[in-house]
Amino acid sequence: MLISHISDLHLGYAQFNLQEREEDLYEVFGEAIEKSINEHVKAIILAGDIFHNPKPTGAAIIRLARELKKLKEKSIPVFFVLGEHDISRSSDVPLPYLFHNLGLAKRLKPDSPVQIDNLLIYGFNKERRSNIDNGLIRPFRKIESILENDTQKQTAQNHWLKKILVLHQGLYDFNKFAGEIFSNDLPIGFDYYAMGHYHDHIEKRFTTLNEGLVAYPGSIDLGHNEAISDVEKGFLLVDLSEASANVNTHWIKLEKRRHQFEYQIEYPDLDDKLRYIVQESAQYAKKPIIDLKIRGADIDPKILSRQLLQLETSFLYYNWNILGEDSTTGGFSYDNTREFDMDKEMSSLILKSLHSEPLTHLSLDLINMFHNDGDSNDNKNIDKDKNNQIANYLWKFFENNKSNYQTLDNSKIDGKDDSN
Ligand SMILES: [Mn+2]
Repeated sequence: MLISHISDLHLGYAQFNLQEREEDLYEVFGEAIEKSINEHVKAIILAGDIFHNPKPTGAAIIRLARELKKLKEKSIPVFFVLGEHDISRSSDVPLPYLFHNLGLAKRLKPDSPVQIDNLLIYGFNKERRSNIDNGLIRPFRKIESILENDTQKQTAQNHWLKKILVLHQGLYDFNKFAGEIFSNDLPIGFDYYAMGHYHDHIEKRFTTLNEGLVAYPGSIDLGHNEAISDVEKGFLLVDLSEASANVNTHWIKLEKRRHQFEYQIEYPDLDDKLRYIVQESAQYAKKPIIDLKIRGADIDPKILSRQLLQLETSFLYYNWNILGEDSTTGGFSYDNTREFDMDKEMSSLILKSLHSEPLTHLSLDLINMFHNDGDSNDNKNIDKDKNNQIANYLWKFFENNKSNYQTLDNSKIDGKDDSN
């Protein structure tokens, strides 16, 4: 038995405010649905951030409805949870519930799982950091004990159910800054944790979850906060055959996406390289998007921007930056390896400017505390103990290093005097 697990559609989002990019998303979503139908999936899970905006445009609503109608005609049920992009800050009814009410899709709930064939599906809407304990952790423990009881009953009846939990949350295990819960917080007893929120494809089995598979399919296309790059995007076909103990997945690449890539040019080679990339661009059905890094000294941006104008007919959009000759020593190096470690990158940058390990740790703690998806209302919920710890630490640090600051101040003043 196969199901599709799709997340972070962000329907209605238009990268670079281009209508073509909004259209691209609808088309790519259509591809995911078409491929799911061709694979004869028994159900489709949408793991949140269905729309990019809590008040989506008519176009986004109609395009989603069109795909859901196709699925209805094929009798393929669709189950969904909400992501933060679907939820309005006002207490309005979330728009995706419209599709639940029309019978085109079903919203998942924590307390009443849905059953189809031998599959039991639980789901939670996105919980903000401020409500993780009440909204997730406590209900998780409750579900855990319910499942444990059920399993005992089922073994007696020799009846086996596969269980799926659908969530739209970030796990600290994969990203320290975007994380909201740990894998250890998840309730034990599920075969598959159908996740949304992270826009990269991630899968991991956790022994602590009895080899349950935690999987993010990633967003269906490059979205907001994602740099132009030639990453692949897709969705997951999840195999829940009764025969095998473990759940297996196949990640399906979405091929109708518009090609996006980065390209570096040495300024003296500009003409040759531009001719080359214009030629290359012709192989794609849709005009690609390019991010150019031009390296060289004494480049006049005005002249360069005129030289780049020839890209306009072959590319939907191009972005360019001039890298100075010394830029290899610059702080950032976003190479294409998937192993990019945000924590390490941040701490090395902070260390470089503060020259102090303890202060670097303190800064990371502070960043972690105040980082909550831009929701400043959550700040009041910061752990009081942590606040006190940090205040104490700051005070102690100041007491111990008072003299340093005083010398620093004096030397600054001295330096000023000298130079003048
Ligand atoms: Mn998202």
